[in-house]
Amino acid sequence: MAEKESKAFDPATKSVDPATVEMIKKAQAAGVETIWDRADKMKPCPIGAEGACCRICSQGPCRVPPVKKAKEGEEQKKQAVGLCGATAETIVARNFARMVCGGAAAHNDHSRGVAKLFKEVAHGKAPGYKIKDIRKLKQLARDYDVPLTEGEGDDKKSRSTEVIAQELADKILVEFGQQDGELVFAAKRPPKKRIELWRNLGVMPRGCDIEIVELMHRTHMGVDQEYHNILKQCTRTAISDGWGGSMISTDLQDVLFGCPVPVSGEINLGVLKEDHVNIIIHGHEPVLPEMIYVASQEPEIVQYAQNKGAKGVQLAGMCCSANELLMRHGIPTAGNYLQQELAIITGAVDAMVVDVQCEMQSLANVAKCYHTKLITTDPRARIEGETMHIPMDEHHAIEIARQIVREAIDNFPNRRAPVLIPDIKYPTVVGFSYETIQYLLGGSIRGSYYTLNDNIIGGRVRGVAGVVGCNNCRTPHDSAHLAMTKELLKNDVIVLVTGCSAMAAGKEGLLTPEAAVKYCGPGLAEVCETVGIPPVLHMGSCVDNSRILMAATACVKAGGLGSDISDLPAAGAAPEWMSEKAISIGHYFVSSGVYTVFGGSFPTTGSALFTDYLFRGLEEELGGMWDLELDPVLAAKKMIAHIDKKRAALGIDK
Ligand code: MSK
Repeated sequence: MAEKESKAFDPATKSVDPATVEMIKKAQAAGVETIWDRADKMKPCPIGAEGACCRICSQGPCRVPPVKKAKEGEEQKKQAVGLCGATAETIVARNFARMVCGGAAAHNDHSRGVAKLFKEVAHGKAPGYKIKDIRKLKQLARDYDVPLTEGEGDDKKSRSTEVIAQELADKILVEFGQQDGELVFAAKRPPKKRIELWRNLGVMPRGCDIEIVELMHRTHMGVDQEYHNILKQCTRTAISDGWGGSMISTDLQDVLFGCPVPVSGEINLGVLKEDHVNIIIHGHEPVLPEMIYVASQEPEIVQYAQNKGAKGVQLAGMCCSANELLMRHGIPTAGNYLQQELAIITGAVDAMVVDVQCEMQSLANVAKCYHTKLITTDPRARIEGETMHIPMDEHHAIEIARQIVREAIDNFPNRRAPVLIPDIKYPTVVGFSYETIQYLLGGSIRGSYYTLNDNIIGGRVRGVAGVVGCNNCRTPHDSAHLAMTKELLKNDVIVLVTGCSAMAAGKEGLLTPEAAVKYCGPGLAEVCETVGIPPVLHMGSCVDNSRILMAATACVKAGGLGSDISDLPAAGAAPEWMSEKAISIGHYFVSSGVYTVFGGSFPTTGSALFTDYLFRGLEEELGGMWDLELDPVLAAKKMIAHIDKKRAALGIDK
């Protein structure tokens, strides 16, 4: 590794997180390329960024950028169409739809894996795993009409957990390939009015896979060429993600690994320990990480680490795997999406273990500059240049987990670069499943969302905002999440977070009860102080955005705030979004009736007509709509304006 000074950019302009800035400086000093170097060299193609480039057949690519309005005296240029005649609206709608497909596929495929594990556990074929949350299992059984008892009269008796789980697993797995009918959660869990709306619009999803396949077909060359009609199937697909695959993942993960309850933890690169074997768990699916957590605590493993000169084994999470581990076990979080390369650059990571989603291919090159072993664990997600591939098999998960931890321990004596771990970390309180919020905000008497609603109606809490989603290297890391969240808190809007946004909040100290006094308006501060909760509630990983849907539904069902999610004084945002998953998530929030504002850029601006349909037209149809606002504080103000509009409609204006 050549020690050369590279001053292509000022690290302080790339992140508001001092640990990140410190590590970018270390990378520059060592000549190790990071995402910011590549971003400086590669500017985005403006036509592609607007979604106005069609690549779905080989006669193009056809570019149909928007045409500027002619000045007086000039001849108006005509809007180009593709070689097949596809208009900008069709091209942009198809590209948007395929992003929804990509995101929904990621979540639904994640979900399928969890459902298959659940079936194996139910049949006693996955040693090491067990059903941990019986209450939630029974709730799911009721949703899926799986009887909890058998026999009649005096012979009536409870069915065993295993039998219930086996029948439930079969019913859930059927939903992935289901061709007709309705997805159970989508047809049972939202407010009645929303369910009827979806049925009337013809967007109630039939199954998890069919909607994606049909949308891919409809966006093939020469099929669906009417943008309203394309968007209709897009809506159905997105609902199959939020109220299907994502919700199934969340609920089954709770059944298998435990429903999160408040737990304290720590966050940022400072959680790594120089004298420990450091293992970063990066990705999304908690199935293997749960076993790595168990293996890392076994006395023989700890002894093995000590024999190699380490004091112990330090696990730390990254991206959504971090959220899963933090929420359930208090395992510290090393960082969010843009910190993955930087964790290795500390020189202290002995193994980075990855599964699926949000893993940069560059990890392989960065790992080679250090001693870090990059271990891929999912046959669906290999990385060229990986150190090793140890495929997960749920029938032997604990052995595989032990092998991975031992690989990391064996690597501890190989550290060669100077180790520099930023001395920066923050305490967090996390684990706010919607059940926990119900308990905490409902108090012991009513035990429901009534009290949250009372506080909203009384004006102490102005409204609720979900601030979720990724980092994006085109936006200074974490800056938009934090500016938006602080503006909302100042205005008494309680904030629910997931994904990388949750980690940004944690690194700023917003996930602590103390943040209430420092950042909140008087009403929200009073509520948080009384209950003893942070004003920003960490609800989990990306699939756990389904928890936000359930919290919103619980607010509606508790009464006093209208009869549908679209009546709530609530809004959503992803100010630093970058992945297709974010588009699918955004669209299922819009489809559920939520005003949803994204930052950075929006992939449909190549067609003013289609964008106007998303930003304004959808409100009439779905009660929710999209928006784009580059300034995160202005975006927060727009969310507050929407919240106030809903308050006025409910007659609960301050
Ligand atoms: S990990 S999808 S960068 S939130 Fe879920 Fe973070 Fe976005 Fe990946």
